[in-house]
Amino acid sequence: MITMREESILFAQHLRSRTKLLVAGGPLPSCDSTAFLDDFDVVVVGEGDRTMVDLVRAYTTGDALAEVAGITYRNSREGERDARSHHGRVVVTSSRPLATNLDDLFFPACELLPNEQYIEYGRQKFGYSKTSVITTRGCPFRCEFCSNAVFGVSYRERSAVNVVDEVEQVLSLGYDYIHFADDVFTFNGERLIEICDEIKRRGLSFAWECLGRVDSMSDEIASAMKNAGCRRVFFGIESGNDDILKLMNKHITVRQARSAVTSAREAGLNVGAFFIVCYPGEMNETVLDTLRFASSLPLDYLSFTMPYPLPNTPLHERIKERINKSWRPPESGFLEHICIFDADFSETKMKFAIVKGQISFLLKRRLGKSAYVVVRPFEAITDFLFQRVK
Ligand code: B12
Ligand code: SF4
Repeated sequence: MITMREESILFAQHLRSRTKLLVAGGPLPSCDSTAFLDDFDVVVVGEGDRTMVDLVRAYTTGDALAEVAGITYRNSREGERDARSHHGRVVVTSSRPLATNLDDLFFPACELLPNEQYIEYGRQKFGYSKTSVITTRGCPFRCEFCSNAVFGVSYRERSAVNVVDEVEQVLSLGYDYIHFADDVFTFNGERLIEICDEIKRRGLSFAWECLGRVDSMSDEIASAMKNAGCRRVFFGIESGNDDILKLMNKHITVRQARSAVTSAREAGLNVGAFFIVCYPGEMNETVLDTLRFASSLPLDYLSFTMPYPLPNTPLHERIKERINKSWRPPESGFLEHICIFDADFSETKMKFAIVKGQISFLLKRRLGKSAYVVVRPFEAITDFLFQRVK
């Protein structure tokens, strides 16, 4: 991920003297593979499952790397077998087609990880041990800010039986909480119910959470999820203003968002939501709509972020001339986040909006029905200040 760029490069530099073949992969290298060739020997573009196997095979047998689809490397003068030249010609091999049948992919070899340490860490920190499983790849939507560098404009599903087989494997390692890392776990309601039924049929007892879209949530889906052990669902709502949702190409409405959050809450699920504030094209009023809407929802968790033009996204294309800084991951809390483009709102104003939204949300949660006595004056004052801040 873009946030992990510096650490990955540092890590590669540490490993350099001990490793023959350093390979990078993932969302960011898939956007700009050549940018990683100073520190890595080969960059895998797109899905890595089969590419990595073919690459290791070619590397160990001495076959031509040029035959491995989906990689970028430098062709050294001694021949491409070395792949560790920092001066050679850049070779970009043919692109790797996306996996068509996800059930054919092998499960991740999680037993090779130091699971006891992860489990111990999770139990101490959160009271449960969590790991992730992904049951679909891609997303049929094209939100303006979202990067689809790895899975492209595709949506592919694993069968319910195959998903629950992997769940059982993960549970056998000692984990008790699963984060389904799909872009939109709830997209296909029929399949979601099949997965829930399969979990119950096998008598599996574990907690889980997922990401969902508000237009694919209903009372029926929410209660099926709850009955199959779901604890928490997160929605990317992004804005409390329908015009801004259109600008983001989000294909949802504020009304759908409220209805989805209500269904999930009524089924007994914890609900989280993500919002973006000060999106390019927003005005003071639309940002305030988002803050008001977010704090009016019965949420258990919410996050506000400033907009990030990720490489290769339509948002990046729209505002690329205004990008004036490179991404720097915050060392601690959000106050260290930086706005990387010349925005209509100052960074201070964005942070003000985020703090204001979080305080309103926390006050409403803590004080319940009596919150309005405090929240109304707080919002009136901070709305006024927000409009004045440059
Ligand atoms: C789960 C998730 C998170 C979780 C991470 C939890 C966890 N520990 O797993 C949380 C909520 C923390 C998170 C946070 C953020 N995330 Co996030 N997240 C995801 C999500 C939804 C799933 C990741 C996943 O498991 N994918 C499944 C695996 C199979 O896919 P994959 O990682 O891409 O791996 C495949 C290939 O890339 C390749 N590959 C990957 N690594 C490697 C390495 C090698 C050596 C090789 C050969 C191949 C290879 O092979 C894999 C199999 O084909 C993705 C979207 C997505 N669908 O991938 C976004 C995504 C990765 N996140 C993204 C972003 C932007 C963020 C945030 C910066 C958001 C923000 N504004 O704060 C933060 C950063 C947090 C941080 N500390 O760095 C972007 C990254 C874009 C980019 N260019 O960097 C994505 C793609 C979302 C998007 N569509 O825009 N995220
Ligand atoms: S933000 Fe969510 S719904 Fe939109 S394209 Fe990305 S994954 Fe799909």
